Amino acid sequence: MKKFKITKNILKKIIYDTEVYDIHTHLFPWEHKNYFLSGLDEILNYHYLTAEFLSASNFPPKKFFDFSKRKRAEIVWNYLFVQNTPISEASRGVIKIMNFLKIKDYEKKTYLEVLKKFKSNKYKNKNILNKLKIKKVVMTNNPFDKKEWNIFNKKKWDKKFFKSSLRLDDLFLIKKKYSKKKLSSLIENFIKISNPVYLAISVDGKNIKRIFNSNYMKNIIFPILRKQNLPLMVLIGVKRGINKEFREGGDGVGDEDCSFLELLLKKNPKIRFLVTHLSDLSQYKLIVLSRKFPNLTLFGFWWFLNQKKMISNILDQKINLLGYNFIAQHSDARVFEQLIYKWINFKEILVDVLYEKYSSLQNDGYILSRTQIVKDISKILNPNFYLTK
Ligand code: FIX
Ligand code: ZN
Repeated sequence: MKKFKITKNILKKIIYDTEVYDIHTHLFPWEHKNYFLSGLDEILNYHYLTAEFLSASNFPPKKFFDFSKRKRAEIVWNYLFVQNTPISEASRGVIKIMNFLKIKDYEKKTYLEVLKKFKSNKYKNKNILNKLKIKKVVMTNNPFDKKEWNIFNKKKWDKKFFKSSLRLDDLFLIKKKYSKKKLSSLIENFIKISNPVYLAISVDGKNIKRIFNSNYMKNIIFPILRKQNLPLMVLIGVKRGINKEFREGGDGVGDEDCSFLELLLKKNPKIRFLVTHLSDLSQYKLIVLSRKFPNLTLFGFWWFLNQKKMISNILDQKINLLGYNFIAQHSDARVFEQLIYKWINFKEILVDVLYEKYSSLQNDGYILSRTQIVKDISKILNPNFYLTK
């Protein structure tokens, strides 16, 4: 039998053919028109782009947000894509979406002309998902937002594709106080209604202690997680609202604290923690922590960290210290088409990082097989193992 030899093209094919389970997005099913975001107006209103525009242009934020969504999209387009070269990560993302959807000759066109081209693209949502091989995405569902939660009482959707996760941030922000009995039954009921794949919370180095030492967390949420065998996703290191005028784009990077996480992992061996951290400085420490605690699974490259050099460097460290015991990426997509650039960008990096690793194995005489590589890639892109639902 001819010996299998890895090449970049073979690896690329395997990676692009592997099914993806996107474990953290802010997408909603298309059946829910007010929540499902798609199209160029939404893409250009993404807070990554509006924050970039507002900080670079010094345009008054209040005036900007008083405009209609269409007008804001037009302003962002003119500034970031016509008057300037769309060179930032988020701007190049838009260009990647255009390329994928085969939209051409839009440079220097007016926004309405570009919008017309965008709207006439031939791709249906399902085509896009098939091309990207995305098989499941996890939504971020806030059970404390009654209007949004109402989607569970309304139209049905493909629940095998749009999975739920329960976001608990508001529980620690709202003034309302619950008794143990009331909150336990409330959360158990939320779980019954939405069948989430995990519960989630975002924290920074400062409030992590207050939240995790709280009665709600220790005596209500942790016991439910144990009983129902559900993981807890913890998104660490965001400092909310450092420039509130930028609205959703006003959050920044918060404090470090991996020592408290270490304690949590030690004290709660029966709970799986799915963790991502916004700070670049914490990455190495977290990877080492994950080597020590089987209940810690690192995932993705969150927000500002989601850029090529950071990803390839940290991904390389993850593989060096953890093998394939982590979840490679999540998209954090808010607008449907963002799945395109978030996943293609990541796959391009993954090909380079893994090619180096597999070639080195092969050069050292290890006999690799295609099946083995397919299994490896599936483990990190389609992490069913950590999310059993
Ligand atoms: O808390 C989160 O899940 C964050 O991802 C968001 O709050 C943030 O706005 C975002 O979309 C980052 O990518
Ligand atoms: Zn998110």
